Amino acid sequence: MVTLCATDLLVLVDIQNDFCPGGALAVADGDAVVPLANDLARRFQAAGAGVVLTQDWHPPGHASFADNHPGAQPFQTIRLPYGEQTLWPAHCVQGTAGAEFHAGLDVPMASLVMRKGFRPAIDSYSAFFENDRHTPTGLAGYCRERGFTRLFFAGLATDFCVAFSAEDAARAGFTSVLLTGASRAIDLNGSLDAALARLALAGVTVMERI
Ligand code: VGL
Ligand code: ZN
Repeated sequence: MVTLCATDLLVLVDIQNDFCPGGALAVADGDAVVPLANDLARRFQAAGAGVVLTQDWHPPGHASFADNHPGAQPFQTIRLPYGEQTLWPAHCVQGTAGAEFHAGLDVPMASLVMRKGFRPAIDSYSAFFENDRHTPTGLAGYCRERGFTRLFFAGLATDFCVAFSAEDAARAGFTSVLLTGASRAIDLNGSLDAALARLALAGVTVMERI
């Protein structure tokens, strides 16, 4: 049993309409995380711990959208100046309904919404660094200034934004825990197993629930 305290932070990743059934990049069973995220957030609040949200937030011409690469198909991998990039169907476009949080997400105590992926030429899976692995979002600084030392991650999708965030948190020196029970995966070409292997190497603790 994990005892939560004021230096713990829950990071709820991308629980947005486009990643839920019916959305542009729907994750199977994605909406199942909503009540679990709500419960976690209430427990963190009750313990005096922190809660923040991330929001995938792309301009319409975003480099990760297959539509913006003539002849390319969604889920194909291409080479961009910063490295390999999977192409996705257009999703989480700034200001659209698909980019909104799931209507059932009930986390008024969240102190920060960290938007990511807003630069047209670069994707950002991680809540800490863009996909060039160098450009920071500012979340590590927020955590340090607020005194959060142990970060728990849940949301969508396990093998992309949740895993990259948890991995970068560990690399940035935080204790990092990924909660699989409150996350769901895309699982594209073995991406879930690959993510779990990277998490183990990075020293992230993977737990079903706390
Ligand atoms: C995500 C693919 C593209 C995620 C975001 O939230 O896991 N995956 N954009
Ligand atoms: Zn995205």
